[in-house]
Amino acid sequence: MVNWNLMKLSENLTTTIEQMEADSARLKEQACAACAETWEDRKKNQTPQCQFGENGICCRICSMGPCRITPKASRGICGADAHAIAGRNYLRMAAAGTAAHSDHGREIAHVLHKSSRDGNFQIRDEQKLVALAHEWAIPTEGRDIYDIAHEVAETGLLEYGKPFGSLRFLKRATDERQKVWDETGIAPRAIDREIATAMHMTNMGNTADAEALVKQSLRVGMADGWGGSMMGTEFSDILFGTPTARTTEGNLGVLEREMVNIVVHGHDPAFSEMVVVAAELKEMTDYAKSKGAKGINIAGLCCTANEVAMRHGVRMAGNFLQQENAVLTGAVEMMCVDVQCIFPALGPLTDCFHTKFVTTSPIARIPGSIYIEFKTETALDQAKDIIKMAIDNFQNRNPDRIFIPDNKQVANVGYPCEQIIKELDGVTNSHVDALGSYRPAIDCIKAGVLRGAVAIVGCNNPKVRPDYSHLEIMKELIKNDILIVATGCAAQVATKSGLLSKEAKELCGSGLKRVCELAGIPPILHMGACVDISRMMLLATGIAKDWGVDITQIPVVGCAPEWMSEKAVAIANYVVSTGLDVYLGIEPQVKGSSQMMELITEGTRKITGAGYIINKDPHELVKSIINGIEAKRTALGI
Ligand code: SF4
Ligand code: MSK
Repeated sequence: MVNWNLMKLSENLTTTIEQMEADSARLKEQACAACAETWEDRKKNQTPQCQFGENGICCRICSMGPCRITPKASRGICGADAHAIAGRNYLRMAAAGTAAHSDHGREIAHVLHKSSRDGNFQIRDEQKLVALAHEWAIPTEGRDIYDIAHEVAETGLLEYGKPFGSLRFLKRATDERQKVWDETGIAPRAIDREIATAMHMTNMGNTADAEALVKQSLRVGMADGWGGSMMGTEFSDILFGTPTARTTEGNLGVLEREMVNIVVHGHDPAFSEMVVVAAELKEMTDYAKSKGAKGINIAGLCCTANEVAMRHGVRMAGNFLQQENAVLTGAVEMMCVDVQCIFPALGPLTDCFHTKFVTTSPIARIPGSIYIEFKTETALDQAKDIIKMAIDNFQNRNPDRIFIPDNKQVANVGYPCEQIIKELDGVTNSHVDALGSYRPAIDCIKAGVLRGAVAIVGCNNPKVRPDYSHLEIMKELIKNDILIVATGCAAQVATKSGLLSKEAKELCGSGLKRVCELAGIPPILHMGACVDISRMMLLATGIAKDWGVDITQIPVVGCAPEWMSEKAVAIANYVVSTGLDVYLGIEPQVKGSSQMMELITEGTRKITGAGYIINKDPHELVKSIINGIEAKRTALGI
């Protein structure tokens, strides 16, 4: 749909971390000139950070507290020890993460429920809808597609609060996993029930046993990955289309000096989809031209960027810690946000520039913004009004305050499971399966052409040098013939650096390079937004099924080098529950409890067969990933 004149990557194979930092430093000068504050300033003001919080041993669950565990005080006033306090804090993080992802999924289910042939939202992937209806035993024969859609949406919504049974999507897992979840008692019931149970367990005077708290963390995480997130992904595909491979660009260089720049930011694709559609209407571009602009340039940030990039090829301005930088260019007419990962700092920051800051969800109300509540029934008209507001703002730019960094890279995006199967089937023709399978990839792994695969996910985080850990780990893995699948802000680091381009095969070991050439893929496959980590669970499940082994045996692991969000805690829990090890570059805030540290790294192995491996040094972390993959290969005898 979007047809940009994409730059040639071969001139500049990767944008280095130093180049990215030089752009940020130049943009920091823009901030100083505007007397604006950025996260770097606030980080200085917050340093040193509270060690009680860092170690997870501060409790303010009741008003007898706050209580802190110190060498002199080994228990809070009620008698809770470090293990109980750290465990409760950890479970609350997992529950909050599940609530966020799952509420996102619920919103999309409501949009699906309101979809209609002549309304704002239509069905774009009928095949996926019908397949899901069959999976859920919903009749399809002779029915109008919208009747089916509404019943599927309603059935999905009931997954949030049904009184009996476990989640429907669990049936997609391998038999072995379903057995593990049933036998260990971590199969999630209704999504909201698991969140409520977590809050109840951690309420004053309830669970003080760290092991029980970790077990519920696994269960509530499962309600996310195999519940709310999976719902968000499935329903988004049905409504907006299952993504397909396409080419786009990423980094701040995608902002256009002579166009009206609108940045869409957050996670929920429903409104951003409508903004993208409205921006392409002739009446909108004509209006922009009448105001002296050459056109309208929509760019994405964070996971909203991933959503619209993989369905429309909309270019990506950057990831989490780049949200302020986008405003600092002085070239953004509007920052339009939905939910999650939005800095409240955008309010005061946009005050220092001409940028209009528009919030659209009652879930994310932020001082300093213009609030326009998105409604499914009026979405297109609202999107047009918002775009007009941005166009009217074009004339308010201060030409002396504009700096758009040149750096941008080509990115190949849009690799959900369906697309991966399609691409990999091209690798080994003798194994092409009529219905498609992961067997060609499995053959490559068995033959050692590929050593394994790593799912790299998560945010960037000022606790470490932002983006650096991601890049070091990604480059080392592909050099060692390990294929990467990526989502969220991790996928955007790869985008900014050029690692999502097909030319990045030049940085790979000979095996992965050959696979990239044969299949015509980049070495890092962009699978979408944070909710799309549910796609990764289905990918790993599909590989285990086609291989005929337990999911814990396959040389596939997860990695979140720079995570920061509570959603990441929920994700890590469902990845471990699915049977995949998770390598973390940021320590979970439980270090004040030796028991919790043991439980999350080793204890969960007794329940799910997987656990965390934690190391703040990216070079050490990547070594342990490679060793972990090689150990799994050895155990399989390959
Ligand atoms: Fe203190 Fe116990 Fe209350 Fe927590 S629940 S604040 S440890 S008294
Ligand atoms: S946007 S959760 S900063 S990945 Fe999904 Fe990025 Fe992390 Fe938000």
